[in-house]
Amino acid sequence: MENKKKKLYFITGNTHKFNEIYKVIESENLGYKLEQLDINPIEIQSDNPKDVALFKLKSIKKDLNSSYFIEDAGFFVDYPLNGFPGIYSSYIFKTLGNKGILDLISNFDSTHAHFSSIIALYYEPLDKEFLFEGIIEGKLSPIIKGSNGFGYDPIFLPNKYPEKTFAELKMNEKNKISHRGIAIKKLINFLKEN
Ligand code: ITT
Repeated sequence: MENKKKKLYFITGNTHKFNEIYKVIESENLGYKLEQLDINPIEIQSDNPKDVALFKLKSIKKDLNSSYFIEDAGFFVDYPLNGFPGIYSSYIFKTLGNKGILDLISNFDSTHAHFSSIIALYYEPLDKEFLFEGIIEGKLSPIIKGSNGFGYDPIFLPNKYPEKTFAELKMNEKNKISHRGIAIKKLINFLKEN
């Protein structure tokens, strides 16, 4: 039965993101088998994340004969950093890192942060692109804690579990509430209905 499933490609170089999405898709009874494709789509810099995601998706040649998607995520410290690192999340993580972000903060009680996720899907049966979004709000943790997850997970306290960073949650707990979990559930509902 398994090999009768259609392929659905997730184009990403980030295996953590792939594993999170794989876990959710495999727990659903979908007629798709998710595969990671690590090819480099073209990234543009823009303040409009939907434009960035659609451009990235359209830069991929449609010779896969299957549906495929990309996911663009970002971490935003809304207060007091006015949304930084936002569209620079990947670069800032590699340069400043979590400690560098925390060093910029003096009062942690008043912080406000969020993660956002946009999935851009090319849906082969309709030959069309679709977007699915998710957001999770929370605060910055004054200390780096937890060893699960990746990226900014050890410094993000989701409002739902204000004592625990994302990196202290199990993958399925993070998936239930995360930006990526919300966006992927919208994609799954779309695939069930179309
Ligand atoms: P792609 O190949 O899919 O583009 P990427 O690592 O560049 O992978 P993004 O642009 O989606 O991924 O995300 C930018 C950075 O934001 C990412 O490298 C992480 O440092 C951080 N990030 C994204 N999602 C995160 C999450 O769920 N938890 C913690 N950090 C995250």
